[in-house]
Amino acid sequence: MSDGLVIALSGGVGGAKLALGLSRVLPPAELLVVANTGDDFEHLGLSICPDIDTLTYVLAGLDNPATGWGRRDETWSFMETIATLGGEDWFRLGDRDLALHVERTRRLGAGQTLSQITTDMCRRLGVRPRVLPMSDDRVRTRVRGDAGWIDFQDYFVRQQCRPVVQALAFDGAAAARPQPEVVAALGGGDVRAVVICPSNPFISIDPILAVPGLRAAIETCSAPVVAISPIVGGRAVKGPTAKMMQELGLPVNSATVAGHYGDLLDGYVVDATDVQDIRTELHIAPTLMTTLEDRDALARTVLDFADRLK
Ligand code: FO1
Repeated sequence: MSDGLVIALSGGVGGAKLALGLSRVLPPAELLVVANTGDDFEHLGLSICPDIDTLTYVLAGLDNPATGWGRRDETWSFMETIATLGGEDWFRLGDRDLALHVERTRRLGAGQTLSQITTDMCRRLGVRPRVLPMSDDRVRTRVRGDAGWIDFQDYFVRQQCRPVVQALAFDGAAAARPQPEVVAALGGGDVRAVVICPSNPFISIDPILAVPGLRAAIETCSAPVVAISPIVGGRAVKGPTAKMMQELGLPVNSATVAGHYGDLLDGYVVDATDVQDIRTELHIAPTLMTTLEDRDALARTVLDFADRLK
C-alpha cells in the first residue's frame, strides 16, 4: 500500500541533499522532485540546466562531493583546452558532464521537451524517482546588481556573487506553462506532503512559485506543505543566501524565510540554533546535512512531521 506521493521542490546543492534523503527513505514511485530551471542558461552553444543536473547526479550517486555540482571522477581536458584557445573558461564544464549538455542540446534542437530529456537521462543514469523541471518553457533568473541587470550564472559563478543584489527577476516566468505532470500530481488525491527543500528561497524556490499556476496548485493541494529552513545559526549553510538577505534588507534568520513563504506553509522545520517566533507550526530538528545519515534522518523527520500535520 502506498503512503502517497511526496512532491519536493528543489534548487541547487542544499535541495539535492534532502532529495537524496527522501529518495533513500521512500519507494521511488512515492517521490517526485520538481527542479528550478531559473538557473539554466546557454553557454558555449550548449543548454545547461545546473539544478536538474545536480539533482540527477546526486540521485544517481554520480555527484562530485567536493563541489556539490558536476560529476565525480571528472577530468578537465575540455576546459584546459578551451582556455588555451582563448575560449570562455569561467564556467567549468568537466569532460563527463559536457556529454550531458551536448546530448541535451541536440535533443532540444530535435524538438524534445526538457521534461522528456530529463526523464530519459535519469532513467539511463539509474535515477528511479521522478525528476521534472518546473516548466518546459524558458525561465531565466536575472539579478540587478550595482551595474544593472545581469544573468544569474554571470552573478553566481563568473562574479562569485560579489554584486550587491538589489532585485531579482524571473524572465519568461509569467508566460511559462507549469510542467503538466507536476500540476496533475499536485491536484491528485494521493499526495502525502509537499516539501520545500532547504534551498535559497529567493533564487531556487521563488522561480518555481513564479510559474503561473504552480503556487496556486500547491495552495490548493490537500497535503501539508512543509519547508525546511536553509538558515542554521543565523547563517546560510551554503551559497549566497545570507549575503543576499542582508543586501535585500532582510534579517538573516529562519523567521524571515518563513515570512517569505507566508500562508503557503503548513509546517516549518528549523534547527535548534535558529528558533524564532514563527506563525507556522514548528518542528525543531537538526537540519545540517553533513553525512548521508543526516540526509536520511532529516527526510524521515520531515515526513513524520508532515504526517502529524495531516
Ligand atoms: N558552480 C560554480 O560555482 N562554478 C562552476 O564553474 C560551475 C559549473 C557548473 C557546471 C555544470 C553544472 O550543472 C553546474 C555548475 N555549477 C558551477 C553550479 C551551478 O552554477 C550553481 O550551483 C547553481 O546554478 C546554483 O544552484
